[in-house]
Amino acid sequence: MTPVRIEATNGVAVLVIDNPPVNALSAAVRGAIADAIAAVAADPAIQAIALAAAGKVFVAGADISEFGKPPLPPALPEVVAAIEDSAKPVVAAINGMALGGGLELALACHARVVAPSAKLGLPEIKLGLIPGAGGTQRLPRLIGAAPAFALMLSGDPVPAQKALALGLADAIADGDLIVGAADHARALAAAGSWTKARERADKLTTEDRAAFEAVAAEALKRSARIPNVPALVDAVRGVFDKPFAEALAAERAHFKALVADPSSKALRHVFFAEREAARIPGMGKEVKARPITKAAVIGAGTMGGGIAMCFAQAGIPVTLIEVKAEALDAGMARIRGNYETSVKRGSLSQAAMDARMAHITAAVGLEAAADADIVVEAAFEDMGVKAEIFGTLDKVTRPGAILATNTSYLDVDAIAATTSRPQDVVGLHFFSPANVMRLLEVVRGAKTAPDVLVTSLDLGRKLGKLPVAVGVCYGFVGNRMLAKRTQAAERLLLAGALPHEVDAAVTDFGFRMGPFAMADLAGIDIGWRARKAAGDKAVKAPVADALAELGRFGQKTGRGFYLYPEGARAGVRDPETEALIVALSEKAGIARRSFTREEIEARLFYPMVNEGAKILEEGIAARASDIDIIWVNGYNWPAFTGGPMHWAEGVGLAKIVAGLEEMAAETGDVSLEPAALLKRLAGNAGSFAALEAA
Ligand code: T1G
Repeated sequence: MTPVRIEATNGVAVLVIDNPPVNALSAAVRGAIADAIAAVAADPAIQAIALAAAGKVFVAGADISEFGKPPLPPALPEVVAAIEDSAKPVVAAINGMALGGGLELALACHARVVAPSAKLGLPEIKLGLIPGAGGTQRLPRLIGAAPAFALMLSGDPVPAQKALALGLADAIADGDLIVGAADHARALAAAGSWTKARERADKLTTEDRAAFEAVAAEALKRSARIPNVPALVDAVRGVFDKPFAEALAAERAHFKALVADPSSKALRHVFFAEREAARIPGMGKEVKARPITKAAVIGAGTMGGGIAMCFAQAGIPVTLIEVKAEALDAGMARIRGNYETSVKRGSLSQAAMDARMAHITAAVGLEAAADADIVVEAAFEDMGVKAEIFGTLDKVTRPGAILATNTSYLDVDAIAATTSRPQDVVGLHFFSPANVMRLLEVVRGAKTAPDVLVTSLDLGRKLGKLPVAVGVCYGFVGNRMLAKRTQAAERLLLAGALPHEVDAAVTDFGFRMGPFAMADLAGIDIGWRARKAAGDKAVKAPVADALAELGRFGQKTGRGFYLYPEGARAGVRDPETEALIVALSEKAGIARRSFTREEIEARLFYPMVNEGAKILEEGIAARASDIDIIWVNGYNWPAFTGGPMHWAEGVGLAKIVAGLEEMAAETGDVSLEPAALLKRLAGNAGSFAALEAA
């Protein structure tokens, strides 16, 4: 069946793109649009054309899965040109999301009629690209170079009203969209004239140019690292300095170069990986989610309050439960304060805040969870506390209610065993702040029922999270790999590096913050207490322990790895910390030496990749790309490097195996010996991606 059908209505041909689920512009769709344009051009009964789409999305853009493969004709720019140069007027009927190439298709049309719920955008920047089918040339001509550049730089779509105000949309359909677009097309035909976007120049004023150059200069300052921002600046600047055809060719050249760039390949990997994570191997479609209409959260601390906000934001009534009234009051005050800050900032309306607060009921005593469909425990990270809570929840909640724990490290199976219904127990590991961080590790216990897992993943999406299913082990996936980086960072200090050198290497790599600045922010005492609790099972951290024993917990005490003069947020080097580190090296008999940034990267990240390989061997994660999106979305691993496992493939698994063997020999730490999987893949030039495909 052709992905483009032609429906004629009194002199107007309506071309309907129908390529589920999002009408991506695959080669078949591109060819069918070109054929349909040619067919109606030759039909004397047709005076005008409307370009429409089936489903909820107009067109999601080029088919990203085709990138990096041999291009198939016709190229999108050819299809765009065929529309723009049509002898009969073409009007776009935009019913939903018109993104990327989908909007470029509409920009080639001679007018755009949009549904009130439509959204229009050029998100290519988020894939490490720039528009490659005329967007950088036609959009500025329609709305001005400065607003067009801002829209392409953000990559965020604009709603119908904004599109109309900008001049991107010509009309908002107040009735049937197709009829509106067909009438508009018929009117253009009757008038006998229409303007192509490429012929417009009225918005390209000297003021617009000055505004564009200012926004561009600012953008270049902020994004020196990845190549697509400079490419976007150069392409849009062509609107002022080059003839249309030349500027279009320059845009296409930038686009093709970016498609081949590792940072775009990494961002496209993340795009598909985030969607792949929703698939649970072996889970059939017949497994349905349990209905979740009412939730309860145990614990009104930072995490519990944030989790309650997640439910409120999703419109799910939630009861926030504490055992003491004063703790409950403090938790509710914290939630109210968070929302008031957002209202003051203008990112939340007062009405929205009131609606969210109305969804949160405060209560003392676990009995208040009796009618909840799901209970999320976010109490103190202590097995005894959790066992007591789950034992009580087992009695007070209704049969079939899901009992979830937000534990970061503790054994979900052991928690499940404290109830009579281990099949209803699951881990929901939110990341702090829970109402902000997208990642949600859904921890599947040995006895967790399939529908409880499906319900948890479905609920995660409803809460606006990126849920990833993981297995039970110490630290699950993210924190288990983080422990290896923490250990490696400490080793680097004793071997000769200083905190600011390690942090600089990590921020240069693309993280927002290095491990030591992060430790100072979170509080060195947290890890120190956890290590004391874990005894000799704990990962050694002599520098952090020494600082904690001096009461230097980081920002909250004004000094930790760094010094925070007058409570400053950004730390400065602390000579006493550096002297302490040197003394610890001497005490350990280590001859200090300097490290290059590449060496620091290898020593920090190779052990993480190795732990990731072990996580795959143990079945704790279903695929390497799940590990990538856990780190990108839970720990700010820079998405333009694709995540630890994707990055490792770029480094070369054989090189990583060799590096790990050296580190294991140097430290005597057998956990740094390369994992069998890593050695096997490196041995036959394999890859994690190929592993999944197998
Ligand atoms: N190409 C290929 N597959 C796509 C796709 C695309 N553009 N967009 C979505 N899919 C798949 C997705 O992988 C998933 O597959 C299914 O469709 C549903 O997607 C030349 C070069 C449109 C807002 O960046 O933002 O045009 O998992 O789960 O939540 O200048 O999809 O079911 O197998 O996300 O309803 C620019 C990307 C491309 C838009 C819908 N366009 N897509 O969200 O569904 S580059 C984009 C989205 C370009 C031109 C340039 C969203 C959506 P599966 P979904 P959704």
